[in-house]
Amino acid sequence: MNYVISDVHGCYDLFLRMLEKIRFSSADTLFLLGDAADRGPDGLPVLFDVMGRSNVVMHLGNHEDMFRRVIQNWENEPNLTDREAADRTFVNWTERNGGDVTWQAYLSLTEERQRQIRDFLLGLRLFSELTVNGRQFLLVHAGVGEYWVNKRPEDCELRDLIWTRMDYSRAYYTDRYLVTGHTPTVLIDPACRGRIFRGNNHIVVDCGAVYCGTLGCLCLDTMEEIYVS
Ligand SMILES: [Mn+2]
Repeated sequence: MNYVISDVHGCYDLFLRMLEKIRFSSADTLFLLGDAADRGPDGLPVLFDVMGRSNVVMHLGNHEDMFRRVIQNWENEPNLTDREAADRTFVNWTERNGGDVTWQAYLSLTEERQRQIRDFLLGLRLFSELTVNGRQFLLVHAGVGEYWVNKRPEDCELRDLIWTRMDYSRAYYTDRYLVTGHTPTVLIDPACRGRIFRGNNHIVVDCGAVYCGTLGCLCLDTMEEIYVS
């Protein structure tokens, strides 16, 4: 089976319980749509867990992007040419986006473990396109930016893919489902609190685990929704 989860945000316990509930095995594939760390306490355990599984396809979220930019700025610090820009990324991540807990945990790692995280973050994919049981899916962390029917993800800017807020009242695709995380579904429709949103060929799987304590998962083969709280 093919599963999609997003925005675990350091809720490692919920993540493990979900894998147990869906009986995740080596025959399955999990598409994880980013924002594995930050805000919640156990972001690095989620990342190390995922790095150790060959059948988890991890995508870049805006939080992984901030994390890797800060690591790279840190590495380049002696020769920083744009010190202010580097500091803005750090402040934005640690103070406004819940990255402080992840950064402190990262600093306590051995150099070898830091290098493993860094290399993993730099290798993350931006999106996946696949067909399962005759249904087509585009999987990406946040969306595809400005409204444009059947927009190709290759034509999007990075910020569109990982930061954008979509207009869920419009169908961006006529032939596929756009499956995203990034925006907790309660912000799309208060009636969707803790549940997956579906409408206009959008499927949003971010149930706000770190805010409301529920992690959602979509099975692409059956379209079934699975939840742990
Ligand atoms: Mn996000």
